[in-house]
Amino acid sequence: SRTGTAPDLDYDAIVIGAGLSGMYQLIRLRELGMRARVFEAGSGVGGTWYWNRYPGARFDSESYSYGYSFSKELLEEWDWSEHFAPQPETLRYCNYVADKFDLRRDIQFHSRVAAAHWQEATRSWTVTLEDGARHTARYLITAIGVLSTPTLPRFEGIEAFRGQSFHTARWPHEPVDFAGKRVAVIGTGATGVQTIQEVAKTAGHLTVFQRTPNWCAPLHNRPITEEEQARIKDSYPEIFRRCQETFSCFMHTPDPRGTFEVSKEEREAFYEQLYASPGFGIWVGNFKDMLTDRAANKEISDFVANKIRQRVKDPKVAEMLIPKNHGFGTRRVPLETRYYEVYNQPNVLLVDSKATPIRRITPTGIETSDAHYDFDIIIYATGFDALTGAFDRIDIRGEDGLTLKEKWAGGAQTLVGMLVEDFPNLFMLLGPHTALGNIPRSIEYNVDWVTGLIRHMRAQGLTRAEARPEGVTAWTEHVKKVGAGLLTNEVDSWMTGVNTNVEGKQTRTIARYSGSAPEYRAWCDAVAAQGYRELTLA
Ligand code: NA7
Repeated sequence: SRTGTAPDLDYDAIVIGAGLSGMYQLIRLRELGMRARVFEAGSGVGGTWYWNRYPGARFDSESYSYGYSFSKELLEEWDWSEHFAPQPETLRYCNYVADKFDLRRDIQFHSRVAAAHWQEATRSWTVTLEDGARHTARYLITAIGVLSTPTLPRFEGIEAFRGQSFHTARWPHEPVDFAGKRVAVIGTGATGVQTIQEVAKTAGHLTVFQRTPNWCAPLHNRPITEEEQARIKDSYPEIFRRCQETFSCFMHTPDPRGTFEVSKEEREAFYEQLYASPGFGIWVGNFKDMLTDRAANKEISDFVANKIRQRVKDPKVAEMLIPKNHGFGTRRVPLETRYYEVYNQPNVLLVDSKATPIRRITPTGIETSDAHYDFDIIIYATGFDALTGAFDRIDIRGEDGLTLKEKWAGGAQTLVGMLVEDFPNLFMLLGPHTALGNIPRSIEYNVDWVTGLIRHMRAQGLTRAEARPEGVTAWTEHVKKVGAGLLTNEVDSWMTGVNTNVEGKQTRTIARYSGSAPEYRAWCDAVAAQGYRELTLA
């Protein structure tokens, strides 16, 4: 029909996931008058903020730069209590949004999508839930997150542990009590750091198993005063304008100066200032060559190493905490609050899991190559099968039964991170090779772009959209080009597609888009403005 409504299908669109992407997409689809259904595996909305209930979970983005920007009323109504809000507050925010826009009536909870198959004859997707229920829709929109598939180490004995054990992203809904308990944390990424500094406050004894140290920097969180609250509300238009202009949609953006264009004194003063300032400034607001020039990177790394030496009393422990094989900022910088001071506590032990690897989990604790440690609680802060992991776990089939996993066997290939050749009417929010950064800003852009495409198709009476190979090639080449010369791409991390716990993810790939958000948006805008030039519409 002219409007693109398909009466024979269950829905006009199916959205997978009710996190920040899925909720906003639902709002936009409703505005188009579409019948949309959201399937969500959890029992509530919030995605990342629903699953990651581990102690100490919070924003590293300024709260007021993170919330949705699309509704003036919502901005006016919602008060963030801290500059970097804790997870329970963000989850409350997600629920507030769901209530305010009456989203739950179109969201089906406890519904994990197992499969999605394209049907060329009807130009539709058949979506199968884990319980076998089937639903059809013209469009399939994935809102499944970038870091949503937790991975456990492949240690023998994990199941046999008799105490409590949790992956941070599968934390129970009831609080866990650490008082008097012997607690282990495995992993020292952004999650491990937040967990460690919180658990150390109450645990009887805490042992941290660190395989690779990360370069952490102070968060400098504090409550938002009433006066600040008023100022924030007045300046929302400026805040979001700024986020649109910066490299990765944060409040911070690279300093236009090169590291060695200024004197040593000026450089040190700038580093000191960044180290003393809240948020990601030291990572994404540093000298412009910090992540491309080895000598520049060494300057900031030496500076932060000295900070660690000043903060950790035992020089041997301090050296263990200083990364030796990668420079500052070449992996995601965990932001911390008195993290390094945790290692000055008499009840905290740091174990080097590179030197003495974990051999297995026993019923009573952890066995390493040289010792056995007894525990009541083991916390796995071991990260995610990032970027493509959530896609790999759904049986997604496009034209002629081709699976998405097969399609991406040699690395993800997309058109602007949102479309895949051979997978018509599949639109990915935060798919591989989209601009990431301050995630909600990228989400709002992606959702609006997808909504624009669907609006265009419905206006033209079109029912099928597919990425053209030349568009995919051009985009993938561009992604490779903007990543060239980045020190980040010479280091193993989820950002380079490496996860030692996942089959087939042992070597680095160009896993993510590392150009700027404005450049990304300009490319996507051009595709749309030129009549969706790199898509076949029918
Ligand atoms: P990360 O950053 O992937 O960190 C995972 C941590 O777990 C890291 O320290 C790993 O060591 C460690 N790890 C993983 N598997 C093992 C095994 N098998 N043995 C020992 N140690 C292990 O995940 P996060 O959850 O902290 O953060 C992910 C993102 O979420 C973060 O960037 C934010 O943007 C939000 P490794 O470094 O691999 O040696």
